[in-house]
Amino acid sequence: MKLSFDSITFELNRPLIMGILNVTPDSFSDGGLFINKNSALSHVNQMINDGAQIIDIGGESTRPGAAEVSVDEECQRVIPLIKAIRNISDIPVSIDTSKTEVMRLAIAEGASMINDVNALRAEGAVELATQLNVPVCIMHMQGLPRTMQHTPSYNNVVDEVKDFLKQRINVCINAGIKHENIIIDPGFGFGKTLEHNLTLFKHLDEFEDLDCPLLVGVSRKSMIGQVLDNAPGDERLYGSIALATLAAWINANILRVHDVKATADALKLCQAVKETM
Ligand code: 7PJ
Repeated sequence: MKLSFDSITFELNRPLIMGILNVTPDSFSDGGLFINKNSALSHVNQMINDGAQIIDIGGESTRPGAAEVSVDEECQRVIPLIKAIRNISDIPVSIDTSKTEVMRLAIAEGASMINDVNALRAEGAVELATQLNVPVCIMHMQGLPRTMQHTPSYNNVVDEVKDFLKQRINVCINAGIKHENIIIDPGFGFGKTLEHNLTLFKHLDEFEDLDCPLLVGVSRKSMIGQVLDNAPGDERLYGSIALATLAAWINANILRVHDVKATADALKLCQAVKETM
């Protein structure tokens, strides 16, 4: 499998690291560390030096219960940063948004991938992605961010998430999106209990027959906090690395992470073992 951006093609013979750049005021305990453009840029530089191959920028919080953000507000957060990253590096930038208009503007300003937790279900999103001809990550979510953690419920979480992704792949293909541009993501933490998340993780290999690169985003998520006796966000690093390593072992293709250096080291060890006869 391959993944092609305008500036670079990756052979997916080992997992790529997607470094997270959150520019929402409510996403960090320090109240929006990377809202400041300079600190955001130096963080991006650090992630590139640490081994990130993609930078994922999000200006719309999708945490359970988060407030909604307008298109203007979201663009004010992400567009200047996308331009600034374009000035310092060719690294592919992914725009983490569910809003069609934000996708359009971000790609126009130099982003080269769409990461949509809503799987391109907004009006015009599939058509836009077809036109733009860039990689798109479609993610499974049960419900809506504001209420998704109230009562997640499945008969068979693996089958239902797979069926949803199959349907969305079909919608994308029928609209003219190239198969090679579609990335899938089971959506850890999006309308799922701890048990749902663990079951999905254990069965990650079953997503292989959808024949799309698999993105896994578990970094610092509450499923880790729950297993670690309610560890807060800043005490979830080791747990995040454990899951990143397991996901890589099970053949995930892209890991969306906050802690790039720690993940890169873990992946090197994982790869060394994999490549040993
Ligand atoms: C994900 C995401 C994820 C993809 C967020 C957080 C919540 N995009 N955006 N997959 N999570 N594709 O990072 O805790 O799991 S925001």
